[in-house]
Order: sequence, then C-alpha cells, then structure tokens
Amino acid sequence: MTTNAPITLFYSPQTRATGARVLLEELKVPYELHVLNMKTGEQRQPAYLAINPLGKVPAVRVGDTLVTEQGAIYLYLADLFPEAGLAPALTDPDRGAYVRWLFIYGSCFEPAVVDRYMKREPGSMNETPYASYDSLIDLLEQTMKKGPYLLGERFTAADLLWGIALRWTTMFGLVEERPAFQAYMNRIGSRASIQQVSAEDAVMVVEHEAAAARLKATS
Ligand SMILES: N[C@@H](CCC(=O)N[C@@H](CS)C(=O)NCC(=O)O)C(=O)O
Repeated sequence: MTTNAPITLFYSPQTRATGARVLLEELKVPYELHVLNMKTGEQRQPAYLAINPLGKVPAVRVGDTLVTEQGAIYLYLADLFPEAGLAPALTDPDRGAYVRWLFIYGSCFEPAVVDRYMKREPGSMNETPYASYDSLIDLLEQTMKKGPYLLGERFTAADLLWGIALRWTTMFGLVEERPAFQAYMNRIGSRASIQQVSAEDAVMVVEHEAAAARLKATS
C-alpha cells in the first residue's frame, strides 16, 4: 500500500458513487463510507457542500487530499495504489488509451447521454463536445467488440467506470443494447466487487426511502 492515510468515500447508493466504491473494493484498501441520503437532501446541506460545493457524489478524501468528479477519482485512486495493477504507469504505452477513456467518459459520454435524457437537440458536430451521439457510440462499440477490455487484454480502472456506466445508461434506454455492450457489461458486471456493492446498495436504498418517508410523515 502506498499510503496509510485514512480514506473516506462520500457516498450514496445506486448513484455515480457506486463505481468509486467498487474501485476501492478492487484496490483492496480500507476505507470509511460517509453515506448521504439523497432522498432527504443531505447532499445539499452545508456540511456536505463544504466537501463538494456542487453537492454531488462521489467525493473521496485521502488524508488531506479531497477529490471530486468520477474521472478524477478513478485516476487518483488507481495511481495511488499501483500494486493493484489497475492503472498503466505514466511511461507505459497503454497510458494514453487509459487516460483517454477516463476523460472521454466525462467530457463526451456524459454530455451526450444527458442531452439524450433531456431530449435536447444537440448542436452540429463542431458545436458539441462529443461530435455526434452516433459517432461516440460507434467508437465505443468498435472498442468493445475488439475487447475483452477497453485496452484489449488488459483490465483497468477505466473498465469499472465504463462497465457500470453502460449498465445504467442501457437500463434507462439512453444507450441501445448492442451485443458488444451486453458482452462487455456481463464481463465487468460479473466481478465479485460489483455484485457485492450492488447488493449492499439495494439494501441501503430501501433504508433511505424509508427514512425519507418517515421524514415526510412528520413534516
Ligand atoms: N460530474 C459529476 C456528477 C456526479 C453526479 O451527478 N452525482 C449525482 C448522483 S448520480 C448527485 O450527486 N446528485 C445529487 C444532486 O444533484 O442533488 C461526476 O462525474 O462525479
């Protein structure tokens, strides 16, 4: 382990924070969960806004270092624990593709699926940050068809980010279920870390909904 500093993950179940927790499990490092009930709005309370002024999860604190934004969190944590082998080193030829996929996620994929979700007409290819939805999804499909992972034979932290993202975006119909996506999701989704965190998330969500219902009943 390259740091003994305490790790805290600011977390809500079945959100974009799920992947950050899966990554910590894959890194096999101890961490503390600071759970926020988003159904009662804890993420918008001053205590959490002091951590992330945008009121979004995930956020992770390692000692005195605070990181927000999924891509940044994956990059930081996988580099911090290189012995887990989930991040190609800076000098490794695979590093380019690795960081590229981490950034395509936040810079292109999320804007593309959010436009789709909001039923917003994207601009022309030179106006959007992702060219066009179809070109982005086709690039993803070609890469996953080659597989088995984004970097070919090598499994990295970027696969956790993308495997989980594809799961929720296909579930919401924001990405169509192409065979290459299904095969990739099955491959990533069968990992013990994802199974375990998803099962714990399902329990936590029920507790959060019950707490929100109780709050509503007394207000
Ligand atoms: N750009 C952020 C987005 C994170 C995000 O949207 N998180 C959602 C949960 S999936 C959230 O915290 N929503 C709470 C809210 O907006 O009130 C990232 O990639 O980490």
